[in-house]
Amino acid sequence: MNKVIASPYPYELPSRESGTRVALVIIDMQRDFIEPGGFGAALGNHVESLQKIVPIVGRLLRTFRELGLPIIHTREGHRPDLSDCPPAKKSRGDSLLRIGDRGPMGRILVLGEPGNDFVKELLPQPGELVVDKPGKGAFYATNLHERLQSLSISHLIFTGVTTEVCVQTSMREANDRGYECLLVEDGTESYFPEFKQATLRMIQSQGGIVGWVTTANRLTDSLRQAYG
Ligand code: TIU
Repeated sequence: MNKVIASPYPYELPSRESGTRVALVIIDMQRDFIEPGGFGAALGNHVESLQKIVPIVGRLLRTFRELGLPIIHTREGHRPDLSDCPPAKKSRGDSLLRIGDRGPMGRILVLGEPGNDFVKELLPQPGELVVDKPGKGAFYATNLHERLQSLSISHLIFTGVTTEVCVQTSMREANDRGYECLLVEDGTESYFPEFKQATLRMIQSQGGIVGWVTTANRLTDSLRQAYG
């Protein structure tokens, strides 16, 4: 059986014979959100709370690599001229350091700057998809859907930060495009524990209105049984 113990009911992985595939989606595990001096900290958040998921996402990444399954890394950021950053996004909030300003890790939330890169433990390897995105959702203003379609990917496993912002937005976008979505609860984190819990609940409510929720260990066990 290719089922993952999940909530609100077991999540079925695609069989080898189905011709479709499951992929790991790692949302925005970037220094800008996880280390001091980046965008997350500029918004007034305690970024340390996100660091605990790095080893868990790392273990999932290794499992997907070992099993030869596809991996997608997303990265929120803007072009150096900020032409893809709406003024409403740049001006939002009362931070002293705004998008495009120079901080201790380079320009805040700008592509190519040291702070915009992935944390060192989760760097992509050749062959893995890297999607730079200007919005919170991974499908907005990107070619992610087309790339997933071309790889016959039907099932998406979501991890990353932050649960109720970029992860949930991306999962909802994916759900509307017909993907079977599963969120790994110990592989995602928020600056606000209560928002994470609310997100886990709302995703799986109404019979899985957006998708399913499981743990990293349950997922890994099922992946090894299905594809090992
Ligand atoms: N601020 C916040 O919680 N998140 C973001 O701005 N981006 C992502 O979630 N990646």
